[in-house]
Amino acid sequence: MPESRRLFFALSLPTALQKQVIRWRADNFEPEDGRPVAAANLHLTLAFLGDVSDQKAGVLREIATRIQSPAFSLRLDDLGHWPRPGVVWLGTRRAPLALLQLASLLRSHAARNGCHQSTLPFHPHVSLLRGATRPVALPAATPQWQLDATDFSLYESRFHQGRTRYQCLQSWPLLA
Ligand code: 2AM
Repeated sequence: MPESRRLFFALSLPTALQKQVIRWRADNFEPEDGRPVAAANLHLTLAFLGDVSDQKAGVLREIATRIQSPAFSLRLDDLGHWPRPGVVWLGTRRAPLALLQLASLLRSHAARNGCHQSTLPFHPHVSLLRGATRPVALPAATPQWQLDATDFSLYESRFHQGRTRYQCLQSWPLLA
């Protein structure tokens, strides 16, 4: 049987920003609000691919290599809670066009290569807490971090010994 891996394209957060986010999260949420996403796992998904064969992953990597999209900055200045999937997230009030175009391009290539894409509109976000199915008191003050996206990456999601770990397989630069 061919190998398959659970993959997604995403923007990573620089280590310094990861640290700021988890410090702020620890100060602003209660343990019962949900399970904190590990600092190294913080990311903004551009396109979720699901379980993908190595052959198909190779095709999508080649496509990613040919993408010529501009770099962009976005403000992480929005916060929300989706009780159904149980996610507390950090987002942006004004998504840059370059972010929307990059996600749309990756999602359409994914769909054309047989990766089912959600019919829900793309809502760029960084998941902060999981298992947050009960009401959560969100902090009144929303942080104002800036994320400078200079590249995008392909990640593999692995579940091992009760933990989810995202491993970066490859990154591609965005045009300066
Ligand atoms: P989430 O953070 O909102 O849960 C790895 O699982 C990444 O892919 C996560 O960022 C997750 O989004 C996203 N993801 C998982 N399943 C998905 C799906 N069926 N459709 C879209 N995105 C998904």
